[in-house]
Amino acid sequence: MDNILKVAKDIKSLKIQGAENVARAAAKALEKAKDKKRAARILAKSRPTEPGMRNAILFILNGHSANEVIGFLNESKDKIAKYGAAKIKNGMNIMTICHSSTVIRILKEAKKQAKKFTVHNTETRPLYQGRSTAKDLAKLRIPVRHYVDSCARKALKECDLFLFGADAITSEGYIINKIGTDIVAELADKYTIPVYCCTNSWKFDPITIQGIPEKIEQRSPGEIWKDPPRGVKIMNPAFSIVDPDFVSGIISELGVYRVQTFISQVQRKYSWMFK
Ligand code: RUB
Repeated sequence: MDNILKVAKDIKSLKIQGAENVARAAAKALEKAKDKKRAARILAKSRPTEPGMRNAILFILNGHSANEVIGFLNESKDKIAKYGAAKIKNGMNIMTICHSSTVIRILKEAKKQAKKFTVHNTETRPLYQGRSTAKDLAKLRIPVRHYVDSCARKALKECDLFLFGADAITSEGYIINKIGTDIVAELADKYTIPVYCCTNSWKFDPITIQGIPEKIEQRSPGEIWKDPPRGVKIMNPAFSIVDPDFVSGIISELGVYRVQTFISQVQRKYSWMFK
């Protein structure tokens, strides 16, 4: 169980960060565990808003291997990269938020196709995942402009497209992603800038069909302010809920679809999720 506890701790502390990386790490750890049911419970609890991890765990408990999970994630990423890159045109300015390996992979593919574009991204307080995005893009030699979170509107006004990742998608079509994504999506809709969520379809959460709401992770107040004065209560929700009305489409391994069509496709293709 030592390895399981270590991986769960790394996921909780965000040493392992981003929904897909979390699912990969959990799948690899679970496969090696002797008591799979107990290990699954510990891993699943490490971050509550991660159906991608829970679906990967379920897939393994159903008798599949971690390699099959990784194979699915890799193949999906390749397809999403192609579909997503097709949305990027020369000279575009593209907004993103937080640190999504899926969005970065799309941008990498567009760069490989010799497209020229600039990315605008925000810091993503309190843990600055936006810096990880900016670093990754700089390494790929993709031009990037970096802003504080409260400058998101100004950044977005420079842009032609908003791409973001997903932690969870509910049966009613709400998309859960890093705090602040909801504000940028709503503004993008107001300025008629296309909004695409980029994700593999295992981020769909089947429990939401039963009316159970997606749990939004509340993180430690210390991430925001270590020694606030008495009487100040720090609020630190990790994720925001994006209304499907603001989303042009979901770019997944299944193709590019409006949110509700995406959900029907998931139900058709991955029936094991719903048993
Ligand atoms: C990360 C985040 C990412 C999604 C998708 O939040 O919001 O956009 O997890 O990532 P946190 P990916 O830093 O709290 O994990 O596309 O890599 O699955």
